[in-house]
Amino acid sequence: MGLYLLDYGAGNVQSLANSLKKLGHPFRWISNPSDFREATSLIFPGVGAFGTAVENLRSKGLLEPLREYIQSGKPYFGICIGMQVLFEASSESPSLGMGIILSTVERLKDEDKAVPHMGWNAASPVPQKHGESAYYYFVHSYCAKYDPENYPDAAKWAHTTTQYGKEIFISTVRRSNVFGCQFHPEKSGAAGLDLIDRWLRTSDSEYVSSPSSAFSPPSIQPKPRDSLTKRIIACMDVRTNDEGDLVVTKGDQYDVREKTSTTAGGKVKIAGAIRNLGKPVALASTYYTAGADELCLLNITSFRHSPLIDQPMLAVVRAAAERVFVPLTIGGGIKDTVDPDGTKHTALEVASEYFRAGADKVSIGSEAVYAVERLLASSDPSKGDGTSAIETIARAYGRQAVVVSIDPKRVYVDDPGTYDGRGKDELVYGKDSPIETERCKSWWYTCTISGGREMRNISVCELARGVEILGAGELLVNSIDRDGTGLGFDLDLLKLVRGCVKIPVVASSGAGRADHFLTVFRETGVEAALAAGIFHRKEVGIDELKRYLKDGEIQVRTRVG
Ligand code: 1PR
Repeated sequence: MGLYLLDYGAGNVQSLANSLKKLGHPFRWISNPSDFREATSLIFPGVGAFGTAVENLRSKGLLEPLREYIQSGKPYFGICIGMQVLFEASSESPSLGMGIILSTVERLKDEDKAVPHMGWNAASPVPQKHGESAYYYFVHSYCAKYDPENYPDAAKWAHTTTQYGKEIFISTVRRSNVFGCQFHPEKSGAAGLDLIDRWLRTSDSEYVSSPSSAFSPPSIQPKPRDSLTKRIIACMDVRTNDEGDLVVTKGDQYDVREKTSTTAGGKVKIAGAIRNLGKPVALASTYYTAGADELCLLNITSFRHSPLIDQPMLAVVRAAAERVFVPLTIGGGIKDTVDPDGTKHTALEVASEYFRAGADKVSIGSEAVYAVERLLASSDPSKGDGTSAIETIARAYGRQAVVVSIDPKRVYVDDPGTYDGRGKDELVYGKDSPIETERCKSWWYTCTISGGREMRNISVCELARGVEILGAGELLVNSIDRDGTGLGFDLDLLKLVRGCVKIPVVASSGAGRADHFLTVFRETGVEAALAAGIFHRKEVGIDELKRYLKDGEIQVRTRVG
C-alpha cells in the first residue's frame, strides 16, 4: 500500500525519486502488473518519446493495468509523457495512447521558434502558492493544443495553459483523480517540489472526494503572452588535479594550468598546477540555491581512456542530483568505452549510467564531430544510419536529452575575396569588432575534438546542421577563442549557429560582465547563456545578474517576494 512510481525502463526517473526523497515521501517502484493493486497513489514520470513509452508499457504488460488503475478512481499524477499517454494518440508515433482524454497530441510548430520548447515558462493560472518563481521547467516537442473549438475534450480537461511563441497548449490537466503536467515539477526548483508535495498531501484523502482542493484554479484564461524565459546556466569543468582530487577547474582558451606562482589570502598557487576553484558537488549546490536555471558538469579529461567501471563523475552526478532540482547536464566521455577487463560499453550504455545517476541530459562533444563527418561522407547526408551516439541515445531517451557541445575555433583567412575553401559560405568579417585584434579580419570557424586539441576539417554550421539531422535536442556553443577571456560571448559565432538550426542554442565562453549576457540575448536570439569563470570567481552573482537582465527587459526566472 502507498505511493508507487511507474518506470517503464527508458527514461530518467531518478530526478523524481530524488525529489520524493528530499520531500520525505516514501515510495516503491511498480515492477509488475500486480503492484497496481497495492498502489494508493501513482506517479508516472514519463520522459522521452511517446511511442517508446507506450510500447515499453505494452511489452511489460503494464498498459492495461495502468488504465484500470486510473479508471478505479485512485490518484494518478502523470508527468510529461505520463500526461500525454492519457490522450488517444500523438503525431510523434503511430502507437495509440490510453484514450482517457478524447484528443491528440501534436508537434509544436517551429516556423517562429526553436523546438523542442526547452526552459522555464509560466502556467496560467499558476498552480503554486509560495513567493518562489511561478515558472516551471518544460522540455518537449509535442503538446496538447488548447483549442476548445477543434479539441473540445482536451479543453475540458485543461487545468492550466502555457504559451510558447504564438501557440497556447495545455500545461496541466485535471479531472477527479487524474492530474497531469507537461512540465517537469521534479526539475522546477522549489515551485515544482511544492507542487509535488501538495499533490501527495492531498491525494490520499481529500483529493478524490474534494476536487476543489489546493489545485483548483478559477478558470482557464490564456494570457496572450509567451513567458519562456532565457536560461542562465552555470558550468563546472571537472578534472582530477595533480594531487588526485576531482576539482572544478577553469581554463583560459582551454588551458587550465596556473600561468604564474602567486600567494593571495593565504592561498598558494603554483605555476603549472591545475587551477582549483572548488568541489563539484558543493559548487553545484551553491549555484542551485543562487537561482541557476540549469547546471552543467563537464568531464574535461574524457578524451583520455575513461572506463565506465572506474568513473568518478558518476558519483559526482549522483550526489549533485540529490541536492539540485533543476536540470543537470553531464558531458565528457559519452562514447563507446572498454573497461580494463575488456568489457565493452556502447555510448548508449554510458549515457544510461549517467541518466540512472540523475543526469537529465548528456552532452556529446568529440563523438558528434565524428558522427557528422560520417554523415557528410555517406551516400545520403540527409539522414543518419541510426548507429551514432546521438541517434541511439535520442531514440531511447528523446532528443531533448541529447546536447551537442561544440568547440569551434577561428581560422583566419588572408584574402576573403578569393577564399574558396571549407567554411567559405560562413565567413565572418570583423569590420567593427570591439576587440582590436579581430578588427578588419575575416575568419570561419572549424570544429575541434578532444577539448580543442585537434582541429577537424568541418565548419561549425556543417556540424550544427548535421547533429540536428542526427537528433540532437540542443547545441552548446563554446568558443576556444573566447573561453576564459572575459571579453564577451562570440556574437558572430552565435548568430551564425542560431541562424542555421531550429533546436535551442546555448551561448558559452567569454562572459566577463553582466552586460555581456544582455548583449548576447538581445543580439543573437540564443535561448540560454552559460558561464563558468565569472560565477566561480564570484564576480557577478546569479541573482544579481537576473535582476540586471530583468531591468533590461529580458524575461528571466527570478524569485519574487
Ligand atoms: O569530447 O564528448 O568527451 O566532451 C568533452 C567536453 O569537455 C566538451 O564539452 C568540451 O567542451 C569540454 N572540454 C574539454 N576540454 C576543456 C578545457 O577547458 N580544457 N572545456 C573543456 C570546455 C568550455 C566551457 C566553459 C565555457 C565558459 N570548456 O565548458 O565552461 O567556455 O567559460 P567562461 O565563462 O569562463 O568563459 P567529449
